[in-house]
Amino acid sequence: MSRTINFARMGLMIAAVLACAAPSWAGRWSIEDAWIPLPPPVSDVAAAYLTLRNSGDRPVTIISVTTKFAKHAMIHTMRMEHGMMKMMALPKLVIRAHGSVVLRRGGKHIMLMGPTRTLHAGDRVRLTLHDQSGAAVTTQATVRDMRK
Ligand SMILES: [Cu+2]
Repeated sequence: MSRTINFARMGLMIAAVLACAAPSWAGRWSIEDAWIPLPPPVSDVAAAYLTLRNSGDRPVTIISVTTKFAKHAMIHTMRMEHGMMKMMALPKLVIRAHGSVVLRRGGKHIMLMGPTRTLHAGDRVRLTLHDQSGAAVTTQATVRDMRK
């Protein structure tokens, strides 16, 4: 492998580390690693996943999600019902003191209904999460094509 390629690779790695190392903050809690799997072109919904981290001494209760990308955004969870996985809305999501909550595939997620534009791999979607005290954190979710 040539030295030029090594340097190029190193640059990419540093860029990736910097991108990951910049969480969005609202004092006590933050959002990390927000992403959206690229939905099929005809889909009228998309899911977003992320990690919520609470660095404070008290629990934080997330009560809503807002975004210009979709007509409606809400927090969903998955539950087994009569042998079938079903989605249901979560009116609130509590992050324990010094704890974290991971929204991931097959579990809790942010449901984005009625997208206002077509997504492409690499796009960034602004999502704002609001807690019960009125504080909000905005993050940029990166669209990833999972078929590749
Ligand atoms: Cu859902």
